[in-house]
Amino acid sequence: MLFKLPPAPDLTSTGNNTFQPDNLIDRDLSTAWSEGVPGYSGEWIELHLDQPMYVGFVGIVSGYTKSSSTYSENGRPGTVTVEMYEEDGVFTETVVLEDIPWKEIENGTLFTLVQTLYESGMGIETDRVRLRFDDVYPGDTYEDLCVSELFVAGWRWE
Ligand SMILES: [Ca+2]
Ligand SMILES: [Ca+2]
Repeated sequence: MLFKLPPAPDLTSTGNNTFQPDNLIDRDLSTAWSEGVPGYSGEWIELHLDQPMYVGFVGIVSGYTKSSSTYSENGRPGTVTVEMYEEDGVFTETVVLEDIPWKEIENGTLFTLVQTLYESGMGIETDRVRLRFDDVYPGDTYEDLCVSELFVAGWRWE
């Protein structure tokens, strides 16, 4: 992979390895990243790329898609702002995601369940991509925002 996820301060302080950021890139719908902090406010994920590249696609599989209960009990992203740090500024795009019904999740795959946050044939040259969760579909039981998968695709000019 061309990117890594730095440990988020919020996560390391919980000491809970079950919801580590690596769960976002294991291509496994039964594992998720969870922010693990009471309430919903100011959640984010940030990717640091090894080298700057032209990022042309950013997408996520929302929620903890392991089972119908993990999906409904935990929060799902609602409004997400993508921030890509460029040499001379920050590109931002805000997307309102659909709260996909469990029936569709159950019958879906990694690729059908990805919701697009950013897509462009031009790409944005960046080495830092941050997702800011501005709004959340709340969970029935927990105040934990969950994301099961994150996809970032891009290219480099050699
Ligand atoms: Ca996963
Ligand atoms: Ca929370």
